Amino acid sequence: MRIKDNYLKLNIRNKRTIVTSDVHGRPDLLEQLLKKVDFSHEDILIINGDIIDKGPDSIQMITYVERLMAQGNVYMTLGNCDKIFDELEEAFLYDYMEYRYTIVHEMLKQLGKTRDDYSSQGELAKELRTKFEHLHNVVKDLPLMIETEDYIFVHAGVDEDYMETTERDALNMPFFYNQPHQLEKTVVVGHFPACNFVEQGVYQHNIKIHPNHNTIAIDGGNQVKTSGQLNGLIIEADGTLHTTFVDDYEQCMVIQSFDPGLQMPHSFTYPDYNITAFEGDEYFTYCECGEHDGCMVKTEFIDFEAQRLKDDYTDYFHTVEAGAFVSVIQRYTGYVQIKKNGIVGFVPEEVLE
Ligand SMILES: [Mn+2]
Repeated sequence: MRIKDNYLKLNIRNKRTIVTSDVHGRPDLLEQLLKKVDFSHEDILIINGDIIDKGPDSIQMITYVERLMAQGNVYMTLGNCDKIFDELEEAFLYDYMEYRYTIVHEMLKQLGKTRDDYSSQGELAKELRTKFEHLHNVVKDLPLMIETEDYIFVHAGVDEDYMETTERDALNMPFFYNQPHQLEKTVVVGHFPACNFVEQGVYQHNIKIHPNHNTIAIDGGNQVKTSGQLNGLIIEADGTLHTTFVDDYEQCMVIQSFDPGLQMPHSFTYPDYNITAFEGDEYFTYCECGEHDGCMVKTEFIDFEAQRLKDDYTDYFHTVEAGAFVSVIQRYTGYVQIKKNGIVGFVPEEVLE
């Protein structure tokens, strides 16, 4: 299967279009996003793949998207995770289920069964496909690409001859945002969290519009990254672009202004976690790592035995003003990791309420 075998052409000029992706089993966040942008029947919504798995509510997610698509102004492209109904016999399935929450867990729960109740993976596949056929039907024939007057919407990426892109590449290419292309239309991709494309050491989840390539990366790392968010790209009727996002982290008031001064931040993203950790204290530990200069790492992020980071990490500190509200990602000894305008960083604990 190639893009040319299953794609959709759509006219969106003179309409406002909202684009999101990687909702991953969080219908509540999609609903919150649509409320935030005041989505109406006058608008178009494009969901650029991956509504299933990782988050807690894939079954409700599919039902919600089915209802939205029935309105006539909502469209969706296929994502790699939306293919799980076709992968129920694959050897990797049970391993995948060990480290990711999947719709298979949800379906088994609804049936009151476990994997051990099936004599073979083939038997499990057959029953799930029969009993949940209505869910499979919503995602099984989704287009690999939506093309409009000015845009190509695809879950992960396209080849130069975009119609010839294989389904596998369209759904799985990880670094498309970094690859120059000659296409005249702007390519909008999800799949690979935008935070992985670190610029000037800053770790942030907002939509990235490439300054040179005609590419926009919209995956906010929702349900995948510890500080992730659900992003929304808004293409106004006149073509102007805006970005927005929603998440559900605890909001906390700043009670004391804080300014860390000049910084040269470092950020590490998966799988770039190898470090050499030196002596530290309960707060920070000096670390060195291949391509980075030495930097201070919050001690709780370090697996000393493996000499690896436990998660994505940034040593950036936020400037905050008393009276403002910030999202709390996680509280650590003496410092709190927060998110402000989609950017992740620390503040000392005493500056927050
Ligand atoms: Mn994906």
